[in-house]
Amino acid sequence: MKYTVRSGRSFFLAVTAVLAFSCSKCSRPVPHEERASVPLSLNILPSDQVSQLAWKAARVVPSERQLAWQALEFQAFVHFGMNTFTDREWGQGTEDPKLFDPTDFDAGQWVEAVKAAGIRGLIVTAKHHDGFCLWPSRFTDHSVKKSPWKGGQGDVVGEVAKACRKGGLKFGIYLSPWDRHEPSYGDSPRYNEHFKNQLRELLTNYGEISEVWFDGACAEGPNGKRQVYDWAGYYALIRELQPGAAISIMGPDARWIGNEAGVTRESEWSVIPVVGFDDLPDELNPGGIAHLDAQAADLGSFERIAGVAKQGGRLIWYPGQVDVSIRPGWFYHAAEDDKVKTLDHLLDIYYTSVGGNAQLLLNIPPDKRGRIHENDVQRLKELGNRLNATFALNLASGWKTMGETFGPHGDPWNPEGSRAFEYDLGGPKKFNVAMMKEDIREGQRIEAFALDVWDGKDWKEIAQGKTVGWKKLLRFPAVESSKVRVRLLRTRGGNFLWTPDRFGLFFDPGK
Ligand code: FUL
Repeated sequence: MKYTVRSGRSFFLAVTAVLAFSCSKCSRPVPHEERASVPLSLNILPSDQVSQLAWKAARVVPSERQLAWQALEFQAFVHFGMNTFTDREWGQGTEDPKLFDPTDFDAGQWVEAVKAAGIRGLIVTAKHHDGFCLWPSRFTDHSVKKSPWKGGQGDVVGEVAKACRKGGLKFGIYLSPWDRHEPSYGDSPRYNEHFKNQLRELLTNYGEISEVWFDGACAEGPNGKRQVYDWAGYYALIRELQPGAAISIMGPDARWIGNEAGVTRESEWSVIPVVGFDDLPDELNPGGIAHLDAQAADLGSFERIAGVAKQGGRLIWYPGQVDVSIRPGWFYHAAEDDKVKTLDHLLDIYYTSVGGNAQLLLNIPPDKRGRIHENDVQRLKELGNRLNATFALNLASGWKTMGETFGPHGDPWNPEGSRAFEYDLGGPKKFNVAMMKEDIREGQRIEAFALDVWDGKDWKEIAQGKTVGWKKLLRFPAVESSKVRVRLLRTRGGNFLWTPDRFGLFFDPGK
């Protein structure tokens, strides 16, 4: 499948960016009162010393909106629409609305199925590229109201929003800017008006919207004209009507991880250096982030920060989201009923995404009945059961003492030197999963760490990890020990508080 580059970022943070920011006390912890005023982005300049860059990198923090978004950890993506009935992935926009006719639509069944996996939010494709609207929009006839479903009185978006609220899930919408049906598409100001009208309907009629997901795929409209999107106008409308909603992918709050296979980088940074200070969205750079390639192997290393600083730019908080489908396609195809990803594959994806400082957005496409197929339901249950069995008990939570030791000093990126924390588990415990967390309200600081167990005589290293961020999960062969040690090998910007609850040990019974 073809995609245009997706590099999302609005000009909002550019507007809020502070000018040259420096501090002479570069290695102290940020006190609470001061933290509140730390801006969301910091400028980095050619004149910055290494220690200043490290200090800045450690102090960029998420917005409240991004924090709430990150805490969701695991969401469902639901691709449902005209393509479900035509057995396609991308519709043409010329499909007859009469084709949309689910025989047993049940949004409550979707919610129960995804909750079984431990999912906390759901994003539905209100409109995919073919332009067919799952809600009875006043601004087009290409919608459920012209379908035979419920005699044209149905509203998929409304029913899903209600079911999510009832089931305690956050509710978000996918709205494709690319519209292959709408005649005004390509006639830029007219289509922008149309698109904002549709957005307004979705943002005002369905209660709280937690996320708006803008796709990067696009091409010319039915008239052969290329649309210039009014990203700034779309963002402003969302902020006005749903200030809590995260705007993802072609938006400022969450970035595309760079693939649709569920893979994250070994070092997945949420603090990202971007070139320039005054980006505005344009056709080549719709998200407003100059030179940000969402697919680049390195988005946030020191080398990259130092490189961007030489050109002049800023550091922003821009966390990654992993979108991946439980089946090969995004939409339901009966021919893929036996191609639902295996439990092991889904666990691998979970550990690398939720356990790799990213949010997991797992697509589960309902079938022509309007229900999630039995095979997917079963797999979601298996996934939830396994995760519950593993994470129900934190074997490190009953730690008795925690000692802190320091390693060598002197690295300007790492002024405090390495630190190690020892936990007494109060008796032998068997585990094969470790969890590390950072309090990201204080930024993302850990670059590398290692985990050791005490074998009765000596410390033995059993695992190493790179970045931590919101959450890092490490898997390793089961080991039994009564004492463990976490070594922070490299951290940014000096000392910060480590609390024992940022560490966990678990036993995955399936391994
Ligand atoms: C892509 C789209 O073209 C696919 O159909 C799907 O919606 C995926 C999540 O994003 O860009």
